[in-house]
Amino acid sequence: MADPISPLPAGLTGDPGITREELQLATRNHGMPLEALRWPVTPTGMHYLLIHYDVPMVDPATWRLEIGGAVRRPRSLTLDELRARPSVTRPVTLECAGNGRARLSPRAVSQPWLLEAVGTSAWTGTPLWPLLDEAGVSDGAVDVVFTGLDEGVEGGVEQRYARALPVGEARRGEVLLVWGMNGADLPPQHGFPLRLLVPGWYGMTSVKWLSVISVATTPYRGYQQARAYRWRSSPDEDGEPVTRIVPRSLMAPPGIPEFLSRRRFLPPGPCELRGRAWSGTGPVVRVEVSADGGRTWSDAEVEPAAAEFAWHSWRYRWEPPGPGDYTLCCRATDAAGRRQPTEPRWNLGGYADNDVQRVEVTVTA
Ligand SMILES: Nc1nc2c(c(=O)[nH]1)N[C@H]1C(S)=C(S)[C@@H](COP(=O)(O)O)O[C@H]1N2
Ligand SMILES: [Mo]
Repeated sequence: MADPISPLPAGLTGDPGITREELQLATRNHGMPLEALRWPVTPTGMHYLLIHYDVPMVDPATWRLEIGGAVRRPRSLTLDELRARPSVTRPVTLECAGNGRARLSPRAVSQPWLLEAVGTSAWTGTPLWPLLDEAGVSDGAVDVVFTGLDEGVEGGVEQRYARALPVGEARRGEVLLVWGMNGADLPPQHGFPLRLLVPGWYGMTSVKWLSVISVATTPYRGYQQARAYRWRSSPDEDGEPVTRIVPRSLMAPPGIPEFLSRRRFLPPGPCELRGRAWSGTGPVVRVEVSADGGRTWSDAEVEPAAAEFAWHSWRYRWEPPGPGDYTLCCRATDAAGRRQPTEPRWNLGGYADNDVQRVEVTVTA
C-alpha cells in the first residue's frame, strides 16, 4: 500500500465503514455470490452487474446501430440486420476493473466491491471487425469509439457512457457485438439490445446499450478514457490506462457460513477446495493454495479453460491438521508469468488490485 495520504484527496475515504454514496451504488449493482463459482457458466441472475447511470429502456423496433466517423461508407443497422450476420456463441469471463476496491485503505468512493465482480456467460453475437471493414475504415484511424445510450453526470461532466479501443485491438477476432446471453436476449441490465464484448479486457470496455460506433483519427479523450479507469497514485498524474485483466483466482468458500461474519465452518477431515482462475494474458498455468494465510503454498490441479477467454476450474484436496482456525488463500500465475501478489497494489481509483483472497475458516472438533 502507498503511504497514507493526508489530507485525503477528493474522491477517497478513510472511513472504515461504508459511506452513503457507496451503499447507494452497492444496492443498485450487485456481485456474483462466490458459491456461484461452482457453475462453469454463471446463471444470468447471479452474474455481477455494473451500471454507472440508469438502465435505459430501449425499443428494439426503432433502435439502430450507427457506424460512422472516419469510414468511407457510414451505416445504420437494425437489430434484425445484425442478427442475420454470421454468429458465434462462446463463454467469456468478464470482471470489473474495480473488483477488490473496498479492500484498499484509503479507498476510492465508488462501487465497493470486495471480490465478487466477476462472472462467465455464454455470449452470442457477431464479430466486430468485418462490419467495420465493410464500412471502410480510413487510413490514419487510431481509435474506435463505442457510445451507449445511457447518460449521466460524472466528475462534473455530463456524458453518454463511451469508451474507445485502439484499432489494433478492435481488429482482433474475439471482439464481438453481442445480443445474446446464456441462450436468451440480453436482459435490460446487461445491455439490451446490443453490447460490445472485448474478451480479456476489464469490463468497462464492453460498452452496453451500444448505439454508435465511430472511427477516430485522433486518440479519444472522453471521460471514461482519459479521467476514469487510469492507474494513478495521485490526482495530478495522467496515469496509465487500465486495459487487460490481471490474473486472479477465487475459491468457492467451503463449508457453511456464519450469517453475519461469513466465517466458514467445516467438519473435520479432508475437504476438496474448488474455484476458478482467469487472466486477460492467459491461459492460467498455475494455481496455488495456502492454508496458513500465505506463508506456505501447494499446487492445485488446474483444468484447461472451455475457451480462450473463459475461466479455468481448479481443485485442491485439503487435509486440515486438526480442529482450529485457518486462513485459506489461493493465487494464480498466467502464461505471461504474472502472479497474484499477497499485498494489495494500492492506487487512487482502486483498479486492478488482484491481491490474494483470504477465506477465514473454523474446522470444528
Ligand atoms: N453503456 C454502459 N456500458 C457499460 C457500463 C455502463 O455503465 N454503461 N459499465 C461498464 C462496466 S464498468 C462494467 S464492469 C461492465 C459490466 O457489465 P455487466 O453489468 O453486464 O456485468 O459493463 C461496462 N459497460
Ligand atoms: Mo467495471
